[in-house]
Amino acid sequence: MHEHFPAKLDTPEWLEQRGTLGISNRAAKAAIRASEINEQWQIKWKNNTDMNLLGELGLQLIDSPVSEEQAKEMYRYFHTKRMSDFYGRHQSFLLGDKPDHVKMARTDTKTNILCPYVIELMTDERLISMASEYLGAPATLNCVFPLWSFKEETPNPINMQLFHRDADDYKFVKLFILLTDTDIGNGEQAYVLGSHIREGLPSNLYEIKRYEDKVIKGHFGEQQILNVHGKAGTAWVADTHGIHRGTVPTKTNRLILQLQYTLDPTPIFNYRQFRYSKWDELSDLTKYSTRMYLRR
Ligand SMILES: O=C(O)CCC(=O)C(=O)O
Repeated sequence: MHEHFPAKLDTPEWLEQRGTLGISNRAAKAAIRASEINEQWQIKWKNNTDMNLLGELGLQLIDSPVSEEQAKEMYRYFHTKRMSDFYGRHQSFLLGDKPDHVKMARTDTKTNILCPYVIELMTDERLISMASEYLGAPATLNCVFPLWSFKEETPNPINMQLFHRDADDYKFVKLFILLTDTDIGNGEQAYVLGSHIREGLPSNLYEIKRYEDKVIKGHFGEQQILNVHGKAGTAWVADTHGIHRGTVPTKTNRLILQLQYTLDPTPIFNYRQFRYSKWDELSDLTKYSTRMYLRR
């Protein structure tokens, strides 16, 4: 079984977040929660990165915290590890024995944390500060995992490979780092620019569900859809409440690392903390941010 499973029971907040709250209600709830967190914790972040594009467009490329060579080293680590189906019964397997029906997979939290550079990414104050700046409060790291998308000559997208909005909190942001080279038709991520703040769309376009391609393309037009791809090591941050999708790679399996930052831990996730020998050396901000995963 992988990270966060079995899931815990729903809470009213979780159900509200998964409902059709609307952009301004979400923003208002996020602002209230951010101010409560600031009041309670009094933790400052370093406000030295310009995150304006993230705010305006919903996605911003960033100076990568890992080099291409480091990203490839991470890939080499993960590709020997036991992984499990992202969906269904979370069946586990090694890459060479991947069952035909499995389209996306992930590894467990311990495996993820032990990957070279992952602890450094989790405890990177620049990244935590960027997320905190966007959220308006010290950010909680609430997901860290690599996502495998397996190649298919004839793509038959499912789930996250279809346009959708995420809703793991009132406000959240994801850091993505490619661990394989990707290109158009080979695992690009598509993002509808501005859709994280755009109001006035038909109400069904705020629902937390999968949307048909033709519905999204009909509403937004190709020029509003950004396709993100690049060499291993390419990194960006995205407000994935905005409409987005991964795509099915057609030439090579694609591996992308994601770290998600939220205002609060996600109520239904079952977190597990691991001892970190350098815990005492971490700043208050980093201890706070990583508290669902790391401990003294
Ligand atoms: O695979 C991707 O690029 C996108 C993943 C995704 O849709 C998500 O994390 O919500």
